[in-house]
Amino acid sequence: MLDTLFHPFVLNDTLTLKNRIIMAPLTRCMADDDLIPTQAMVDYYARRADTGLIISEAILIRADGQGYPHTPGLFTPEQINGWRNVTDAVHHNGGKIFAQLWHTGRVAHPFFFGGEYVLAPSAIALEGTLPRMRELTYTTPKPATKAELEQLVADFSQAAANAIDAGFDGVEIHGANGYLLDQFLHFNTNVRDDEFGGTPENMARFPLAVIDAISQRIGRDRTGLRLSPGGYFNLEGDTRDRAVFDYLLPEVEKRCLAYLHVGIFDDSMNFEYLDGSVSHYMRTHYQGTLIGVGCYSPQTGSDAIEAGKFDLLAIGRPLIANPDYVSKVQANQTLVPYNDTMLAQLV
Ligand code: FNR
Ligand code: 8K6
Repeated sequence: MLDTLFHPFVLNDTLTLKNRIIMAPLTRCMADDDLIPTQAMVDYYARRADTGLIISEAILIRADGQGYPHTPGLFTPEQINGWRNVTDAVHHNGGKIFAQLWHTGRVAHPFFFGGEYVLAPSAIALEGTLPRMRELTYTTPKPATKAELEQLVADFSQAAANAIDAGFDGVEIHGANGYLLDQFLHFNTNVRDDEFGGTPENMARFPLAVIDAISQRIGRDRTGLRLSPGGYFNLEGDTRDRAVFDYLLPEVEKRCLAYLHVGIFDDSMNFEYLDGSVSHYMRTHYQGTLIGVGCYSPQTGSDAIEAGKFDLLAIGRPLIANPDYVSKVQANQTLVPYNDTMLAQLV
């Protein structure tokens, strides 16, 4: 029975979702040369407005956060106007959409923004070369100073205000998948000995400052958060990370955000230092609304919601392959299987 997925869900006094299927944030690298959303992106999102909530592909808060080609921004008036076309089209089709805000930290590359260096917690480079741009090697980042971190908090907050200006229903702070905020939360990427490193309280300080600045700016009812307690992408997990998230999750819960979202590609992955899957760990340490994700089918996702493992189901790759995912599932039609070649085009 998939009925559970199609019940409306009250997120808070401000937002009610028409069903429990969330479009996961999916980077598509299809913005124009000025990182402005195109008409093809407007149409792509509008086609998926029957999901309960669309979470946009990750959007840059500023130029030096860029780590992949043609990822969109929300820091120029033209970018804000471009996103307004997207949100208008989604709203016109009866949908809701949050902007996922990111800075990729050490995963950024000066090539994209004509800079000299990238900022991160510590001077530890990601090994290897950029995907699809194999001639570029990741650089050793410059550890951000306290003043640079304060500016980043201000820029995250401004990007959230820009998102509301562009008509988004809210924002999701990208604290997952090894990008800037997540780099502070793992010992593999944070070896600072100042107030931003060394202890769980210190390592959580910058991410919490971003969360507080944004939720105070646009409202906690419009602020969601994605976290990856399990290090699996762009950095490596460490048994000591457990204490950081044991501290952070209750701190986040106190802030009464719209939701918390699991950051993972496959939720069947187990992390020894978390005593199981990330969704299990997050549910145990966080009592608010939780979005699960990671290789779920309508059936396994619906079963997980009924078993209380999470409250809402985010779907990523199947929604790339099936713009009409919701109506197909509802009508019990066969879904087109996803494959990576589908990333070449916005359908
Ligand atoms: C992703 N994912 C991702 N996550 C995120 O927080 N921000 C992003 O911009 C992206 N971009 C992205 C691009 C592509 C092509 C893929 C495949 C994935 C991760 C995504 O949100 C989701 O967690 C995973 O895809 C797992 O869900 P599915 O695809 O198994 O339903
Ligand atoms: C998140 C931004 C990504 C940029 C676009 C490329 C996405 C490629 C999707 C496949 C990546 C798979 C990563 C799997 C994680 C490893 C699990 C052990």
